[in-house]
Amino acid sequence: KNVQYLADYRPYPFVLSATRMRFALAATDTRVRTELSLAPRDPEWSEDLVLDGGKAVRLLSLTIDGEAPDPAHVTRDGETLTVAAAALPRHPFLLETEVGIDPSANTAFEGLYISNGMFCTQCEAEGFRHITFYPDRPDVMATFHVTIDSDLPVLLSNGNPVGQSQGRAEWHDPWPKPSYLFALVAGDLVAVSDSFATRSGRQVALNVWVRPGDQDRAGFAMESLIKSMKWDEDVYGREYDLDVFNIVAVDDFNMGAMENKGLNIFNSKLVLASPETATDGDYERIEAVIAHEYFHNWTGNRITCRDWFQLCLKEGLTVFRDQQFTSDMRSAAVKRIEDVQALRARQFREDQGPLAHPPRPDRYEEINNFYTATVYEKGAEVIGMLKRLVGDDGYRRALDLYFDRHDGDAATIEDWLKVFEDATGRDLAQFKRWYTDAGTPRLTMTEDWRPGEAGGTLTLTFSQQTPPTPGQPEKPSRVVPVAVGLIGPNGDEVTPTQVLELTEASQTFAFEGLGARPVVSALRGFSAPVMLSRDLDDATRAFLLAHDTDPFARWESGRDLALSALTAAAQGQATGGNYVQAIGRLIADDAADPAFRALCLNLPGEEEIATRLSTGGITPDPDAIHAARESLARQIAETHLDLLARIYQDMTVAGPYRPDAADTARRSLRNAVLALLTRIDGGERAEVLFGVAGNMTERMAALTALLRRGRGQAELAALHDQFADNRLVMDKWFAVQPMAAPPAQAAQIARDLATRRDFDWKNPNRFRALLGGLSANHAGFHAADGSGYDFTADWLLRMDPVNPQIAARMSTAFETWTRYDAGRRAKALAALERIASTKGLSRNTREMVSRMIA
Ligand code: B3K
Ligand code: ZN
Repeated sequence: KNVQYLADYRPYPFVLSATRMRFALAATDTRVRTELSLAPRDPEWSEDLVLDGGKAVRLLSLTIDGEAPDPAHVTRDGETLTVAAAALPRHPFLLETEVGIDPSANTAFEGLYISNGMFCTQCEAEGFRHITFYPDRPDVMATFHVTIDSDLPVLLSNGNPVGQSQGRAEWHDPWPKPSYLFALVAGDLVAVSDSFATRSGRQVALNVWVRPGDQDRAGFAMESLIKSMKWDEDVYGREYDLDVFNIVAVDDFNMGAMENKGLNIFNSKLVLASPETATDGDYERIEAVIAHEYFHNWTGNRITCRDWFQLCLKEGLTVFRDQQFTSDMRSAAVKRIEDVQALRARQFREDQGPLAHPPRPDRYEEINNFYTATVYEKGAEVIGMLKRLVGDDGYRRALDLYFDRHDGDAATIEDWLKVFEDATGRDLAQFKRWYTDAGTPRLTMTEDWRPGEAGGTLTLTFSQQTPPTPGQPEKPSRVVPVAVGLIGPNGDEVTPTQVLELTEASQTFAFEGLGARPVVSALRGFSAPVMLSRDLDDATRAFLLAHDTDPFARWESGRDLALSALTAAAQGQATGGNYVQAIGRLIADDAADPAFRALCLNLPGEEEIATRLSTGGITPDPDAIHAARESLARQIAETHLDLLARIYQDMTVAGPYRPDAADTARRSLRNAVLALLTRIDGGERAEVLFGVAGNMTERMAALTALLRRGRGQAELAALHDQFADNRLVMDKWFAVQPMAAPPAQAAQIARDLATRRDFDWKNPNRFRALLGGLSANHAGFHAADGSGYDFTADWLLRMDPVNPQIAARMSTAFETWTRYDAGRRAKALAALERIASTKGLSRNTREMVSRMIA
C-alpha cells in the first residue's frame, strides 16, 4: 500500500523557475526534450533530485549543465527518476532530458494521448509524469516555453503564441504554473472565434476549437465564455491575463473539462450543442462548466493548491462561483433547489457510506479517487455557509484579501480560513471542522410554545449529532447556520429570515412577543448541508408548501410530503392523499414559475426514497419503492387529469428553440406533466410529441416517458436512424434504455446493448452512458437476482486495465450496498470481492473496492 498523508508534507527541495519543452509529435514515438532551470532550495542541504515519471516514459538522455552524469548516480524505478545529490551542483543548474513516449498506446487518457487523430493532454492530477520526468506536484511552479513540431495544422499550448511557421508552433506562458495545468493539442481543427476586451483594455482572442463540421454547434459555448468573462469582472473584479483563450472539444475525455492555463480542454459533450442534439439540461451544464473552467483561471491557476489534499480549495470555491453565476444568469431559486437535489443524491449518499471522507482528506492512495461530490459540492456548500456567517460584505472583503495576498501562491485551507479571519475578525477554529470532518450532521428541531400577556414565546431547541464515518468515530459539534423564518396562521410572514448559529450539541433560541403560534420555516435556502428532522404533520407541511416565502423551504415542504407518502407506501402503509391534494393546488397556480412547479411535481427518485428509509433505520426494498412511486404517480395523474391536460396545452413553447431560463422552465413543466399523462393516455401524447418536436429536450422526454411504460421501440429506432453518426446523441440512446427500462429487464437490456458493435466501450462517454444508465435505474441495478451487480462488475473488470480512472469512478455504483437486505448484500459483496481478488487490479480500483468492502 502506498498511502500519502497530509501530515507528511514538505516543500520540494529544489526551486524550478523555468521549463522549456520541445515536442516532436508522432503517434507511436513522440520525443520530448525538457530543460529545467533548477536551483537547490537551500545550498546548505544535500538532497537527491527526485523526478516523477511513469513506467511508459523511456529515458533517452539526461545532462546536467550539458554534461552526462555518472550513470551510477542516476536511478530509475517504475514511478521516479532519481539523480543522486553527489551528481548535483550547489548552484542553479540546467537539467535536460529527452524521453520517448507512445501516445497511441495511451488508453487511460492521462498524459499525452490521441483521440480521433488529435493529440491532446490531460495532466491533472498526475498526468504530466506520463509525458516527461518532472517534479509533478502542484507547489512546484514554473514559466513554460513550449515548441511543437508536427505537420498537423493546429498546434496549441498554454500562454501566448510566440512563433508560428510551417510544421512548428511556439508558445510562452508567462504565469508560473504547476505541471498539472500544462496542455498541448495538435490536430485538424477549426475554430469558432470571437474576442473580448477586458475592463482594463486587454484584447483577448477567443477560440472554440472543434472538428471540421462541428462549428455550427460551438456557438453556445462561445456565448457562455463571454458571459463568464464579464461576470468574473463584475462580481469578483477578476480579469483575464493572456492574449488568447482557447477551448478545445475532445471526444475521449475522462471527465467534464480541464482548466489548463489559457487552453481549456473539454469533453465534447460540454461544448457541442444544437437544439436537435442537446437538451435544455445539456445547455445549462455547458454554460456552467464553461464558466467553471474559466473561473479556475483565478481560483485554481493564479492561486493554486499546495498539495492535493487541498483540492477543495480550488474546486469548492470554483463550484461555488459557478453556482453563483448560474443563479445570476437564470433563476436563483430554481438553481438552489437543483443544487440541493444534486448534493443529496451524490454527496449525502457518499457521506453515509463506506467512501465518506472530509472535504479536505488527510490521506489517499490514488488522488484521482478524490475528485468527489464531497470535495466539489460539499466544498462549495462550506463556502456558502462561510458567506452566510460573515455576510456579503465580509465575503467580498475576504475574497479581495485572498486574491491580493495569495496571487501566485500554492495555498492551503488554513490560508483560506485566515483571510476570512483577518478580513472579518471572526474566529473560525470551530468552523474548520467542516473541512476536516466527514459525515452529514443530523439536526433535530423541537418547538415549545408559551402563550403570554405580552405575546407568546416560541422556543426552538436544536440538537446536532454526526454519525461515525470511516476512521472518524467521534464527531465534535460544528458551527451550523440555520436560517429560520416564522409564518403566521394567516400565511403572512411574521419574522423574516434570521440566521441562528448553532455551536453546541444542543441549543435553544427564543422568539418573543408573538401574537399567535407561528409555523416555523427552517433551514431556509438550505443554509447548511445537514439533515434536519422535525415532527411535522402533513397539514403543516401543506401549509408551508402554500405559504412559505422562501422558495427552497417551500419546495422542501412538498418534498417532505411526497417522501412521507412514498416511504409509507413502500412499507405497505396508507397512501399519499395529502400530497396529491397539495400538489394539485400548487401546479394550478399559473402565477408561479413553471420551473418551480415542475420541481415540485417531479416525485423524489427511487434512490432518494431508499436514502430516506435507510436514514430512518429501515432497510429499503427497491421493488417496493419502485411500486410505491409508480402508484403515487398514477394517483396524481388520475386525480388531476384535466388540470394536467390543460397545463400540457398551456406550456407549449412557440417560436424557435431557445435554451434560456424562461423557455426551459416551460418545457420542464410540460415534460413533467407528460410523464404523468403518459400513464393514462397510453402514450398518445408522447408519440405525437416525439414525432413533431424539433428539439432534443422534448424528444428525450417523450422517449423516456414511453420507455418507462414499456413502449417506445419505434422511437428508439427512429432516433438511431437519424443520429447513428452523432456520438453525443448515441450516448443518450445507450443511456436511456437501461435507465428507463422496467427494472426486471434493465440488466439484460444493458447486456444486450453491450454486445453491439457501436458500443465503443473504450470511449468514456459511451461506457458511462451504459453503466451509468443502469445504475440510475435503482430497482434495476439492485435487482434481487444480482444481475445488475454482475453486469457492472464484469465491465469494471474489463475497463480497469484499459482506463483505471473510469473503472474506479464507475465502481461507486456499489457505494450504498450495505444498506440493502441480506440477499442483495451477499450478491453485491460477491461482485466486489470478485473485483478485489483480480490480479493486477489498478491502484485506483483497488483503493475504491477495498474501502467499500472494509
Ligand atoms: N480540475 C478538473 C478535474 C480534474 C480531474 C482529474 N481526475 C476539472 C475541474 O474541476 O474543473
Ligand atoms: Zn474544477
